[in-house]
Amino acid sequence: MALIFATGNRHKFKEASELASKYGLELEMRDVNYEEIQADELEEIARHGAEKACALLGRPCFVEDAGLFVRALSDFPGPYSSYVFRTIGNEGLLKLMVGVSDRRAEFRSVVAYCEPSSGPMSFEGKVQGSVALEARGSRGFGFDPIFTPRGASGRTFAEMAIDEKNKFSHRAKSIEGLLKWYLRKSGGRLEK
Ligand code: ITT
Repeated sequence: MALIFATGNRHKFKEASELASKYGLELEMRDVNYEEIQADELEEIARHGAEKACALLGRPCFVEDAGLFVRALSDFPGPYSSYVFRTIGNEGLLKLMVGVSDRRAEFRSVVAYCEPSSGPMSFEGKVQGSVALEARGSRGFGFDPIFTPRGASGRTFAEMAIDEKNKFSHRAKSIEGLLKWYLRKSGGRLEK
């Protein structure tokens, strides 16, 4: 039985699935309409979401909350990334950075896994990099065209195929933490 990733974002799902297949695990995408709280910490949002999604599905599942934290903007948009992307988008964020020489930024991801009988477990992943001077690339989603991970020779996430993004990404790290823990816990077997 596949492990459920409760998300409405098919890009996130593809990234996580590619990684899971390397561990011999299959993921199932479920767009569960759980209520997402607004909070300053990704971990709080993810843990709360995992409990809600698990209660709605009646099955073990995990959710992920992610965001872009820009140093010169005091970590904005951070946990508000989804809203900021929908409203001002990449062009808006680039405008906020006009004339800003400190372009350092970090993507963070927290995944939280929950079972009907036990509280959530969470795992974090981060990648450091910088905000590009202009949007580049057509792959991926969200802020991918304007984020350059450290060590990628100036290429943005949107210029990378999924397996390459997974070598750097915040999501690959958090999901990997979950998968390793999950395989240890279940002795390689999937929960029913
Ligand atoms: P869920 O259904 O899983 O909640 P979502 O797209 O709403 O999907 P989040 O709440 O985690 O996801 O929103 C985080 C936003 O941050 C997301 O919409 C993107 O704009 C941005 N983001 C997060 N991870 C990203 C990544 O790997 N690449 C580009 N942008 C990312």
